[in-house]
Amino acid sequence: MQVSAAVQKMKILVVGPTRSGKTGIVNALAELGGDGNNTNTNPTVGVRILEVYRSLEERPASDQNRTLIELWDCSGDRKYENCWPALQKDADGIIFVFNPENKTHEREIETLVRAFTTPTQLRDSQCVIFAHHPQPFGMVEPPKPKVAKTFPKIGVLHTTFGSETIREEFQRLLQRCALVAFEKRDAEERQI
Ligand SMILES: Nc1nc2c(ncn2[C@@H]2O[C@H](COP(=O)(O)OP(=O)(O)OP(=O)(O)O)[C@@H](O)[C@H]2O)c(=O)[nH]1
Ligand SMILES: [Mg+2]
Repeated sequence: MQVSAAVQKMKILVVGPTRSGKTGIVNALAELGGDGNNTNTNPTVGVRILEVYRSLEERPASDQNRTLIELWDCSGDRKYENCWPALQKDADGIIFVFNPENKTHEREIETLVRAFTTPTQLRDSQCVIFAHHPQPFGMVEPPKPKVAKTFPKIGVLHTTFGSETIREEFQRLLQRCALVAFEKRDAEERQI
């Protein structure tokens, strides 16, 4: 059976400190003009949910096999911390975003990774961390951020607005998350 035939909907959270680029990244993934020119985003109030469709197969057989992806663009403001359990409920995966050029973000992202992966029990494969640079960093790849050492099994990628890495890694994350969701559903059905 095809994974996308069995997994018809997934919930992906986008989590990180304030002004790290979460809304810009979600706009790019939803093709809402997050192409590197839209510098006027407002701070997100609570959470914003966008729906996109993606095929999860390596070689999509038809358009009918597209999965609905709910992208939960969460505010980075800690005043919404009491809403975190509601955000976390039934999440299939998380994109963590921080700005490696901001000194406080490195510490904040580590706290957020723990705060979101512990209660959800998501596997490392269901997460990805974007070290998101507000300005392009040129041809030379910046050094690996410290968070990569703290969570060695979670993928950490350098991104900027407009970089293909965002789209490619999103697709890879979806495929990994769908596999976990598929296995979980399969195991549940066997128990019935
Ligand atoms: N170049 C460019 N800059 C962007 C784009 N989208 C957002 N920005 C800028 O990136 C910075 C971060 O903005 P957001 O993406 O709104 O940040 P956020 O992480 O969603 O912040 P909160 O919602 O407050 O948690 C701001 O300076 C924005 O003006 C974009 O598509 N291109
Ligand atoms: Mg935002």
